Amino acid sequence: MPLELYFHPLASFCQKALIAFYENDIPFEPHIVDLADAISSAEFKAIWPIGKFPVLRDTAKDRTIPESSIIIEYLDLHYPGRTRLVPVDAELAWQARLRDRFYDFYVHEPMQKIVADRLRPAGSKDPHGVTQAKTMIETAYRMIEQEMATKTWAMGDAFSMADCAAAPALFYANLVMPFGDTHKNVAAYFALLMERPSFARAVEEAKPYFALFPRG
Ligand SMILES: N[C@@H](CCC(=O)N[C@@H](CS)C(=O)NCC(=O)O)C(=O)O
Repeated sequence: MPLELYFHPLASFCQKALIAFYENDIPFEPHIVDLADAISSAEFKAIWPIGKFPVLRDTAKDRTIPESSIIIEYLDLHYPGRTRLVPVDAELAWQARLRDRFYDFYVHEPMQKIVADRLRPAGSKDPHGVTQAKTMIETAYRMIEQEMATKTWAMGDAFSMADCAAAPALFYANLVMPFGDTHKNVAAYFALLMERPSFARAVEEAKPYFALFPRG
């Protein structure tokens, strides 16, 4: 099996990459990284010193591919399947990338900020940063609410890398800033993402680790 994925099932950016594998039934050898374990962490950082996952190793091409969006692009290019995650049309491709960036920067990363702050020891919290993150997510929810009034998936009719980005970002954002009662289009889109078999599988595989999530 040439593809090896370094990841953790609970980690939201890892779920984003897993969706791409599961969409197209791409086989891979799983390497679950436990950053709290010195050996596991050191082994992983020998591959990618930055220490953030997911990271893909393609042993057939001797390539190391970090970053969830780049992993999706790489799989789409080298291991394509029935779901084309980056549209072939260049005009649609940049729009899919824009939406992927939107979910990463304005939902996913601020959500991470809020969750990470819960794990900080007392005295080291960053309330100002958390307020900024919440404001960003509120703004993003308002924009998604408008955008999804007329769409099924983030790009319209076709599932794409933008939906891979949206699914785990909205899953965890909904836990820290629930949108169900306030943003009906976001909630409807999220319900559809939850039914998508690729994401449903990623969520199912994360369940054994849910107790590790800091509920606040
Ligand atoms: N931009 C990166 C972000 C990856 C990222 O933040 N991963 C988190 C898990 S969801 C991580 O590695 N956290 C461990 C740490 O920061 O020490 C991507 O898209 O892959």
